Amino acid sequence: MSIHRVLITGAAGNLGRLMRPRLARPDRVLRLLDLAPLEPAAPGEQVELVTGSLNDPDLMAAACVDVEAIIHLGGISREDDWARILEVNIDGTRTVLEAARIAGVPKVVLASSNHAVGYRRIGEAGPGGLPGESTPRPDTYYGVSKAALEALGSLYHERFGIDVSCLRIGSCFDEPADVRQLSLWMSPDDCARLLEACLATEEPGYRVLWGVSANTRAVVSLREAEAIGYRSLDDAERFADRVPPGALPEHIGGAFLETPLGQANPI
Ligand code: NAI
Ligand code: 15L
Repeated sequence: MSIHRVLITGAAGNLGRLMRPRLARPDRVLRLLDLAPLEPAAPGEQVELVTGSLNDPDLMAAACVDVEAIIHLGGISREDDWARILEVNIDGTRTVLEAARIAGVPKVVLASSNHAVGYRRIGEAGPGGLPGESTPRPDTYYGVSKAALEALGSLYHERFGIDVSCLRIGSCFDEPADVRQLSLWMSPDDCARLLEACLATEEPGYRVLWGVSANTRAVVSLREAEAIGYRSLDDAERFADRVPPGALPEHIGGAFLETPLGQANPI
């Protein structure tokens, strides 16, 4: 299925900026939404820019007009004050899903996080790695908000038939920064491949998928992502000699487990 117009929330953020050129297609318009300023359209680039908050139902209603899929990246991407997490990540995700329902948008991809299961022990599921569907064990209020995002996605699929994919993203940056990320890294190119696989699913469903590359030191399973056609072409191992020496943490969430609850952290 070719998707003509895709709304991306949080498009001015790290992932949004990485995905913008990678999701561009001649037959596709990217509608980019963020509170923060967005780069103006480059010559020939098919983008529409929306500045405002995903917490604003009227803005979201207008942003969903003529949209065939939403990629919801917007929100707080690390530990923070509970009231902010609640407002932006939990209430905000409900606002996005409500806007999708009212506008009849059939497909939504939600950016979840490894921190929804941050307290899961590395290796607890055996050699196949931790499955995508493992029940949440959040490591922070942030992780709780991602578990809530997944639950909201499930509700909106079951009630309204929206196709919802929740991506438990490991660490998506240009390069892995430490030993933990040698296991949990997802290359930006692989992230785009995974998003394309989510956009291409034909049967409406609900799924929780790991968003990682096919890393030599994998600790989570790609089974669910591969079931919808994702094929990773990257492996963090090629950066292994560039990351500082260190040990793999005991838990998936790594340093987030030491973050004081409710305190903004710089990780
Ligand atoms: P980021 O913090 O760089 O970007 C988030 C964007 O959301 C920012 O541009 C911000 O202005 C925007 N935003 C915040 N509140 C908003 C609001 N009320 N209305 C509209 N826009 C708002 O985060 P990043 O790295 O781009 O992550 C994107 C998503 O993926 C986040 O939901 C994050 O939790 C999730 N994620 C990212 C990972 C990564 O490795 N980059 C790993 C796991 C999850
Ligand atoms: C996340 O959920 C964050 O959004 C990202 O900034 C990284 O900290 C990532 O997890 C990680 O665990 O490396």
